[in-house]
Amino acid sequence: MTLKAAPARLSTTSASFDAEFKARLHWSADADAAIEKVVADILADVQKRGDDAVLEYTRRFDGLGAATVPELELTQADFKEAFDSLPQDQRDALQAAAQRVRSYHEAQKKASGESWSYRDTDGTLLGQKVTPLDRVGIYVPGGKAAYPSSLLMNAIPAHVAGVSEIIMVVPTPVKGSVATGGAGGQSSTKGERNVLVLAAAYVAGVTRAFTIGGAQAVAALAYGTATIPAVDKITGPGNAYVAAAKRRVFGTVGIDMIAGPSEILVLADGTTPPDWVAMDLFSQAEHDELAQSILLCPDAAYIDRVQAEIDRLLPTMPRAEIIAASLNGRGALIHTKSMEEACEISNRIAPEHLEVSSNEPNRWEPLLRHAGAIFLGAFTSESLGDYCAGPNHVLPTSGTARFSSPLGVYDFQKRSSLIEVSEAGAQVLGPIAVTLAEGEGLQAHAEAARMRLSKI
Ligand code: HSO
Ligand code: ZN
Repeated sequence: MTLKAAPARLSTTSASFDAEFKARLHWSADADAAIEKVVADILADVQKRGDDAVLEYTRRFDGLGAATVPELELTQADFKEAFDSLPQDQRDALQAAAQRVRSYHEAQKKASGESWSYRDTDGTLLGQKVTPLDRVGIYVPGGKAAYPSSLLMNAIPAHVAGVSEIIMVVPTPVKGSVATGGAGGQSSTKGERNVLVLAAAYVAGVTRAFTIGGAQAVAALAYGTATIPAVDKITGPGNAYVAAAKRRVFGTVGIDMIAGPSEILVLADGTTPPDWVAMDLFSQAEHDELAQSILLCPDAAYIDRVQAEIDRLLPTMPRAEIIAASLNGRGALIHTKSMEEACEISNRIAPEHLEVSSNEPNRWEPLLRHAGAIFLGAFTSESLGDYCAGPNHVLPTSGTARFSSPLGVYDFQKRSSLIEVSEAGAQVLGPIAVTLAEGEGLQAHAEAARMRLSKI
């Protein structure tokens, strides 16, 4: 049987468009009760028993035969050895990508991540002091979804923000362990280490790293153990257990977003070679069966050409099965009345990645308001953004671009208000505060302000 990828064909002129459109977009991210229960127990256990619990879960799920948690720590020498073992082209590519990501985030810090203040004419100073977090934890998935590029995208902005300690956790399960879908058993103290991930840790300047994963790793970072230092914030993607654990420790520590499956939306006016567009749709579909790829285009004949390229190219793809499952389940090729209408629909979807595949992208860009990242023009494939253009590839998914932003330097900083009231300023502010405090019935507030009013 030949594999077929047939994204839904929708048209905005059809009476059933709204219903079909909603059905395609919908997916459930509801918490799974069984996962929640397992995760709650692991968190409580690690909080209570620290290293002992981390060790037990790592043996049980990842099959690692370590006798102590310190044995699960990676060293800077491990990182360097991994980096040195790579072929020259991979070393160069990692360095080049890291440099571009660094430059971009340095510009971001300059533009919006610096402290500021101003003085009233009476000498009162008001401002905001920006400081980095002290210590952050970065979760790096092991196995199937291990992306060295994601490690760069998390660690580099933290570094640029001025975070002094970046603690990485990365599961390295042994083959056949529970975490790899096997039955269990212990055969190694090291497990399967991903050389590119370790090399990326070297390039990005990770401070310490532990070969632990799952909810137990999130718990260790949130609560701290004898060996693993407690962090202030945990970022980075993970499976459903990791996501549930991050949600639960939020409040004890900060977390970044909880990312859903990858998404791409291509707005095409028909001027880009259709095979480029087909491949861009594949590029997110190949991440996972639940990924979403959508094409919006006012030219029906062009949509046919993209479908023809999908048919031609699919059999050449190593991950054809995943691509087909994603496109058949959640993909859509939508015929719109105009580019303007396509922009409106795109705003409704608020996609993670939005490609404006047009020879006049700057005409459409002002109409686009909600997207994690906007890629302008036919040469800007989304994949360049995933690896090396510079902007962060950790982006809001599932419509959350309506109210949230890419991961950035600002996620690794916090702000404190600064207030320095001069004697003259206290005379201006005092009476206002006294009146409002008495209105609220808070006498100590009123007196504190009144005491600073000059007696003369
Ligand atoms: N497109 C993914 C990031 C990624 N792509 C990593 C390749 N490697 C985020 O949605
Ligand atoms: Zn990607």
